[in-house]
Amino acid sequence: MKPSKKNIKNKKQRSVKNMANDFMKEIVRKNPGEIEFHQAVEEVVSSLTTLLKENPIYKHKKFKILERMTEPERIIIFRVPWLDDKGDAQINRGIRIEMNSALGPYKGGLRFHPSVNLGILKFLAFEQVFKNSLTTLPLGGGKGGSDFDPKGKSDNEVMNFCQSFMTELQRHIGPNTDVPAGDIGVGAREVGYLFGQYKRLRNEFTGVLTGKGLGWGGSLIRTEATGYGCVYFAQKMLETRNELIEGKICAVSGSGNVAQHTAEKIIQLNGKVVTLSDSDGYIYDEDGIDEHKLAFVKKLKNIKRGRISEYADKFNCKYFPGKRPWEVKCDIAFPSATQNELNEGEAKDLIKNGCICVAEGANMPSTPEAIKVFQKAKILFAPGKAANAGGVAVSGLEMSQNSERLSWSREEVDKKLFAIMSSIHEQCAKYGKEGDYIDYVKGANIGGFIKVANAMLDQGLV
Ligand code: NDP
Ligand code: 2IT
Repeated sequence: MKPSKKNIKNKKQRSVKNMANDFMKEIVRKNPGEIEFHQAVEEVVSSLTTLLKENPIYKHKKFKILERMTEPERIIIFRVPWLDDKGDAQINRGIRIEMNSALGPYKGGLRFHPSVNLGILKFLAFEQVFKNSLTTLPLGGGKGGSDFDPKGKSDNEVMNFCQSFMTELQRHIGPNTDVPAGDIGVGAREVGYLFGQYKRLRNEFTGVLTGKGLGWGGSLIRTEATGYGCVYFAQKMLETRNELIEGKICAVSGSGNVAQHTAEKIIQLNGKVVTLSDSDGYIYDEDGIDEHKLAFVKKLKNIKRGRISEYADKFNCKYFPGKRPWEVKCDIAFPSATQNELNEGEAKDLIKNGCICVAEGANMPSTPEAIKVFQKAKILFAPGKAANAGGVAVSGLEMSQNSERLSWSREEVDKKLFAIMSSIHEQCAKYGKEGDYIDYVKGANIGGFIKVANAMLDQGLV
């Protein structure tokens, strides 16, 4: 009996699914214990099944695109010795993952946090490759960091650590090779110390880091870019349903760089921010956080380096120790702290409380089960690699300005940021449209993948 068209289609689908299963087994075998990396790869691979079926070149044994994309081009691991204020030696581990340079120099942040390990940095570097591709700028992907904890350290200790970290890292990076930036625990202060040491050792004033100070090569809007970009992306998603940020109640988690500027843009667009958090708990300000209160948060977090609970003491609102903000009533959620900070139960709470949109400011903050809940409920859901790409996009613009030794105006950079976020939204819609629903996860993964895969095919087996 001749097999029917339907049977052939089912068979093809099964064979791609089997391939995806075998591929994931191999990822787990080769990268034992790196659970966040497994999670990030699994999400991408499951988004690609139809694309791979229709474009066999991407899974051809001769090219092994996915196998290469999941194997970093290079990993550098090094000892970081430094002296604390008591004169005792401290030893941390430094890591830089140079993941993929098909589209440009490795680009991605540095994270200083005690939880940092190889699996976390590999997940972040892997995500960065797709994110950077979506920005449309010529950026490869990388990530790095250390298990160093800046919390509770003096400025002097942070400087000692940064100088030692850069003493080794400097031989592996450069403006045309690998360009780090900030991430959790790495802000303006750390980038300053890292840049100073690079310049001293190499005797070169170049755009080797982004997020630099405005007086010495930094770009206007870079500080704000991730948060502003995330809100621009949410605006674009809301537009598809004739909705606006104006008047919406917004729950934001975190209170660092991304959370602060997400809140700032929401306030500018007349939305109402009711929560912020840190790793100790969250504040709930029913009246809304206004510009004046946000200025207090910026000072508290960026200068005083205090805890968010102090906001509740100052403005007499509720503080929930040990809890996350997803239990409050809100229209839009902006998880902007860290990975896996929003689980299935919390996703269900959000839906129950009427949430219509989730835009990820952090990298991979929603667990896979939470994402399923959002997508089943057909609410607007944007993954970090699309929604938080504004930060690295403006880093790319900082690199362009450094190359031409010019600085663009605030308005110019903001306009370009908005255009990039709109273009990412378009790419997600193009590749993620399923009837009248946009699967932004699928759209971002396919959109990000195609450009990198095609560049890898063009550049041969490297
Ligand atoms: P910051 O260090 O400025 O702020 C981090 C915030 O998240 C703090 O409020 C911190 O609280 C909280 N946080 C960190 N770890 C945890 C944890 N394990 N549990 C609960 N809360 C935690 O970092 P950013 O704002 O720069 O980064 C936030 C997220 O955004 C990260 O996922 C990062 O990868 C992502 N991102 C950042 C970009 C950037 O340009 N900075 C660009 C794109 C994405 P506490 O002080 O208590 O640790
Ligand atoms: O996750 C990210 O995109 C960042 N931390 C920013 C990276 C960058 O190079 O600006």
